[in-house]
Amino acid sequence: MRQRQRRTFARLFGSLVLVAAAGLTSIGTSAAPAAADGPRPLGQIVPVPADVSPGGSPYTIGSATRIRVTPGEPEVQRIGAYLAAVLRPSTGYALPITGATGGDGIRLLLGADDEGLGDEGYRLTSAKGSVTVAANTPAGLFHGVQTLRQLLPANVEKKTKQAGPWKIAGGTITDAPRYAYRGAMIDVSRHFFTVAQVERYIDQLALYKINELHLHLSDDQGWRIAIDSWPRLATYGGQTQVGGGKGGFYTKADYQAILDHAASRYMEVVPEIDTPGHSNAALASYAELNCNGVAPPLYTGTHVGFSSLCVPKEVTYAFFDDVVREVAAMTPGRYLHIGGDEAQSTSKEDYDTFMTRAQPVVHKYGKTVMAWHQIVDATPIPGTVAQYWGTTGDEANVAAAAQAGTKLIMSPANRAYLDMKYDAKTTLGTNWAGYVEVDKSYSWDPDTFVKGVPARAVLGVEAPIWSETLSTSAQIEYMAFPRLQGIAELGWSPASTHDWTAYKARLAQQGPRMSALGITYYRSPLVPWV
Ligand code: IFG
Repeated sequence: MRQRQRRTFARLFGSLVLVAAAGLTSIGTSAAPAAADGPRPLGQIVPVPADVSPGGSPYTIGSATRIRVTPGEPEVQRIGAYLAAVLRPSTGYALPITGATGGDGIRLLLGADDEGLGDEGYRLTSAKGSVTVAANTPAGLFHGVQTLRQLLPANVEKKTKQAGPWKIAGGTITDAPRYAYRGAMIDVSRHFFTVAQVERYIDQLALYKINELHLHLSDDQGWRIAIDSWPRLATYGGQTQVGGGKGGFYTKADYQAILDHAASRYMEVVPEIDTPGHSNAALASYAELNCNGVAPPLYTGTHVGFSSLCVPKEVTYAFFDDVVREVAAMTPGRYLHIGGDEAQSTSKEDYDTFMTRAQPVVHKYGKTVMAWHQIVDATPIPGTVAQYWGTTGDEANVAAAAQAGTKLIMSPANRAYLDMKYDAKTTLGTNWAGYVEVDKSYSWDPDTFVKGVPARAVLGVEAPIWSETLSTSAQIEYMAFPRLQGIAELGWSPASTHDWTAYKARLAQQGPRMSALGITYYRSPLVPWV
């Protein structure tokens, strides 16, 4: 009882102070006192929604609020529990989840039966008595829940009870993504990141409706996924990392844990086994894989382009077949990425030969090939997706392949590479593609970045983060945020909404949210942080 009295007094006193302050302000200026607890404007979120119609009274979450989920739908129940886990600690409300239908409360409804929303879209309607998220699929509901979170004050993300009120501005948001593929890549080879660290990154990506997680699982410095038929790949090839520290690898159970967590955030995992270059970890693990039969030492530096699988040797294809078979068998997603970048120690003929033999193996095990865009210099088989990581947009070979049907994922290194330094003062990261401040990372169009690429060829965007210089979650976050939000918006929001001036104001609102979530982000001087 005393606790409650204290809280009441504090709130009363607090509001007295507010009124007084407002009073002073109004004496000094004509500005009306700011509505201290007014809800955030409906569309002021990231990614900005496709269609926002403000109007009517806000919905206020209160002690009697229930979370109502479509009856008999376990996935909707799980999304309700996910939302409750966000709201309960900060609001202090019980927020029971009920399958009972009803017109009030927070309603998550499957079966919007509106094809305009597609597979990932949602409609959020907020009014005095309820806030409703409706979608055709659970993924759509999940994305609508991310929007709902952002419509509440940033303190809703805290794990301890915060003062309300918890209002969601009145009106309707009808939203669906521009691109189906909205990805982020994490390089777990140069530096190894644990399952928990990858899950943390997944949770952060989910806030911004990212739906693809590309895991760069092998490179010169480390092989990070257990392969039963070639056990030394992980046990020997995964033992170290850049700088010579202890590396690590995912057992199949670890990989399954990452897959499960990603799936619970409606994210598809794209595993990458980089070939034929970037393969020192494999070559060091098995002497027979080397053309000269001699295994090179493990590599802990940061040079690239010095390694190559031995294309003429048949054992190379037995190795590749076994690895692809095991990785494909574990991976529910559609794609298997086979790298193909910086094969500077593989002759053009050998590169062609390897890619011609490798792609059908991926298909044989039921996956679609993804590869860095150099694959267009070999012969991409129908369905192969090329990931563009150039900087000029002048690659005629990429344009020609796109015109011939190859689909693209856009990751221009001087826009989407999150390991690029922000400016000369950034200690982490690299700058081979130049400095990339937050505005540069946002100001481009995936449809037109590469000249001559037809818009229909672009599946979406992906923001890779390479870990040569990054070894902790805080370092990943400092480089990833706030540029990740811009790539996420490019992937989700209509092209017509892209405008740096409007965006930076919305991005600024993400500052307190990232702080509340414990995300170590770069406070770019270009953003008017609140
Ligand atoms: N290029 C290499 C990466 C990494 C990167 C760092 C690709 C496809 C530079 N290949 O990007 O392995 O070293 O920015």
